[in-house]
Amino acid sequence: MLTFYNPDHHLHHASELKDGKVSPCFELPHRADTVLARVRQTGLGEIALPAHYANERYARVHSERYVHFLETAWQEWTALGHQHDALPLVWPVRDLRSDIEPEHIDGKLGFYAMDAGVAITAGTWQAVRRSADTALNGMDYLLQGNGSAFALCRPPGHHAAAEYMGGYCYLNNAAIAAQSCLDQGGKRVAILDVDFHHGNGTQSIFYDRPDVLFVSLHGDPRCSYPYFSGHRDETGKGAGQGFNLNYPLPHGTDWESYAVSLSDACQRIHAYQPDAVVISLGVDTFENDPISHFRLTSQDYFKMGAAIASIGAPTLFVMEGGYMVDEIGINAVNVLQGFEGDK
Ligand code: OKP
Ligand code: ZN
Repeated sequence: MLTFYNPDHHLHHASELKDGKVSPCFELPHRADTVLARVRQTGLGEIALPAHYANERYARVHSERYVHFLETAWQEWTALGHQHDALPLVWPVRDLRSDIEPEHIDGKLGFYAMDAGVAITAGTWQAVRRSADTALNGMDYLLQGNGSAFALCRPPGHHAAAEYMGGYCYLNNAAIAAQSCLDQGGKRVAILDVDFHHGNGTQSIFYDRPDVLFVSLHGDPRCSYPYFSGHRDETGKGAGQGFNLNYPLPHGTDWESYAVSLSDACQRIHAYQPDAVVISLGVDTFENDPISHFRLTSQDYFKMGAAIASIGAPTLFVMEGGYMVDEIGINAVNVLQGFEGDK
């Protein structure tokens, strides 16, 4: 399997507000380095440097003003004399006004964010655009007639919606790739999100559309981040009714029960007959993940890959979360090898 990877992700190394303290993000550059090292070590396939795309491609799923904000936020922040990371600290919840974009950068940061896990740093924009480009290259490669590809994206994307960042995510790489398939003649794309956390951003982007089926297995939002999205009764709206499928699962879920939902999800995706499948590949479902609560073992990821292969469609794997840095390379590549029938 071909891997797309751009080392510019190193330009983003941020802090987050966590447990009442500003500390380094769990989402570190070292994560992608570990996965890349494992790709090399296992001989998974060639590694290609992704080509660059224009902002318009990201604006197919994000608003133009949000993309512009991401591009200019650091400059606006440093114009105030700051040199440290910018973090949002005020949000337009419930009855507060969210119809007027604030002019001050402090207001903009809250306006375009869902939490304080998304710092803007000097290198953030460059890293996030190259991450989106990585996913776009992967989809182009599928559209050339190839059966699979691995977009080793960092930062991740699935919490980012049309107009907000959150949960270490800025541009929604998987959504941008899915939309690119449709823009190039695809009729239907399915996105299967196996990250431990619900892909609220991806769900939000395609919620009222039937041309993208979004399916997610994740920790029940009653007790897991992002808390405000991912319940079973979120099934889509309008023309998108029935094209959004959530499988919230309890803390402690192991492969035995995970596999039941995964198998159901894969059958539903197969029945949809997608032109392409995008996998939001988070491996924070691992038993030792420091911020998640499932109990999958490294061996289980081979079976996950085999289940995904059973869908029988061209498949783009897009890297999302996974924070047990010693193991994420093994676990992510196990999925890819399981998909290829190697275990
Ligand atoms: C991003 B991705 C848990 C805090 C959660 C944010 C997690 C973002 C995960 N104690 N903080 O979906 O892996
Ligand atoms: Zn996650």
